[in-house]
Amino acid sequence: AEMERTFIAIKPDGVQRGLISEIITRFERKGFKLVGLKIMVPSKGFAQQHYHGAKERPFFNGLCDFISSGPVVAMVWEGEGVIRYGRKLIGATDPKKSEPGTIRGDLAVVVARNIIHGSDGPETAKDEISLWFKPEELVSYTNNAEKWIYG
Ligand code: DAT
Ligand code: MG
Repeated sequence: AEMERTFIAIKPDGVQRGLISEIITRFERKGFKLVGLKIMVPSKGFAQQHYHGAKERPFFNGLCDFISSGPVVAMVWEGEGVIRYGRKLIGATDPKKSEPGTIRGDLAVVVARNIIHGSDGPETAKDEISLWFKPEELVSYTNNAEKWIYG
């Protein structure tokens, strides 16, 4: 696999519940690298853009209201296979079905308050990163642990 980047966001419920560090820790200890980070309250229009793929779903309006209801921690994580494996760390969309050991499995109960977002593929990762971050907000750097993570 080659280096890739994914967009991860801690939703307002995760922020209010004090789960920012818990979530960052899970990605960090795996060996993925944080290359972008900010906290912001998205506008409703911004939330609609982010979730444009779900605009026909019955929960779209409530979802966009919720995402724009408070601070969101927006992140870009980098690593081999991070898009797909990030989704594994996060767990199934509905926390009732997420496995224990996953972020949603361990930390959430209902689908409308599932605390975290992660890009679902290379195309959405690219689109979401460019929606949430300016290129100059992303930092390319070598972490000294990389030679121990990747060999
Ligand atoms: P995911 O966030 O796992 O990629 P998704 O893209 O299908 O899931 O849906 C986006 C978000 O919408 C999801 O994280 C929570 C919310 N959602 C999904 N299904 C829902 C439902 N049946 N009722 C309420 N909210 C739902
Ligand atoms: Mg999705």
